[in-house]
Amino acid sequence: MILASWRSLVWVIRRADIVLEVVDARDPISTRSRRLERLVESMGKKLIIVINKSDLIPRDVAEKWKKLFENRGYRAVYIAARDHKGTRRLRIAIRRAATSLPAIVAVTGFPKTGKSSIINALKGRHSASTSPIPGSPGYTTHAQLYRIGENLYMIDTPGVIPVEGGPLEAIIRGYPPEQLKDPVRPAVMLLEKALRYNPRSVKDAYGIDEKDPYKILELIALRRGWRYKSDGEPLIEEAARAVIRDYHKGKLLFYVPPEEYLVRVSRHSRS
Ligand SMILES: Nc1nc2c(ncn2[C@@H]2O[C@H](COP(=O)(O)OP(=O)(O)OP(=O)(O)O)[C@@H](O)[C@H]2O)c(=O)[nH]1
Ligand SMILES: [Mg+2]
Repeated sequence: MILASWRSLVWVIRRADIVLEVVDARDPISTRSRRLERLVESMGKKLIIVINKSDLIPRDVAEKWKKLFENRGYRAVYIAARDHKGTRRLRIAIRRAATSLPAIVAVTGFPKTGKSSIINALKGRHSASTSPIPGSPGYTTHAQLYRIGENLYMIDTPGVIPVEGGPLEAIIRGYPPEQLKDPVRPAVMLLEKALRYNPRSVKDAYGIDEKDPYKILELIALRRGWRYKSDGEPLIEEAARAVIRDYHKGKLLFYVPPEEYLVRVSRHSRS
């Protein structure tokens, strides 16, 4: 099992003073968890939303997401943990939220949002293990405590169960691509999403100028020589797994703009 149970998450949050909810800058809304936020609030802990992987989106977009969360009463910072960018801002936000010292900070969020990478960035060296693909060696399996500075400790946690965020994020973050019985459906959804938000994403990643997700998977399979032994048809399942991996690795590039969320919210009149 590659995900944390809610029970173990409650255990971790109880021990923390501050909780970081790490979201993916490419789609902060689908990778946030209201349930987690409500839990943190109900336990009287301080919440900071950390918009990570901001190197994959334009800076002004990262600023807009930060403002959007702040306008709704949340503390928010954006960082690029892998490049150790924004760590100073995060440290300041943590110190500000800390009412007493020493402070314990729990790092929570969906799988593969970069929780362990944040700990490494704050520690300044690689201590917590990380990995690009769900379930591949390096994913976090249990809560662990790290010292990240004077009077400051962080607890790394495995990704929480993605009950929200829609079917796509739940599937691609919840399981290693090899374990997906049907990788084609989520890969098709992913390609549709990529093309919607960045029409050039597929061409940039694969050099394929095509809009039909099934055709794209066929072409990727054919180019890489992935065919069924029986009849030589393209092995689109393998191409689908590759596409999902490329999203995790940031090769298939797109992001959801904050404006889209604002429109959706005003349509449903809730925030
Ligand atoms: N582009 C980019 N990639 C990042 C960033 N932070 C982390 N990553 C990458 O995202 C992948 C997942 O990072 P981890 O730190 O292992 O994520 P995690 O949330 O701890 O993952 P689990 O423990 O499996 O839930 C790794 O390949 C990281 O290198 C970032 O700021 N930018
Ligand atoms: Mg981890």
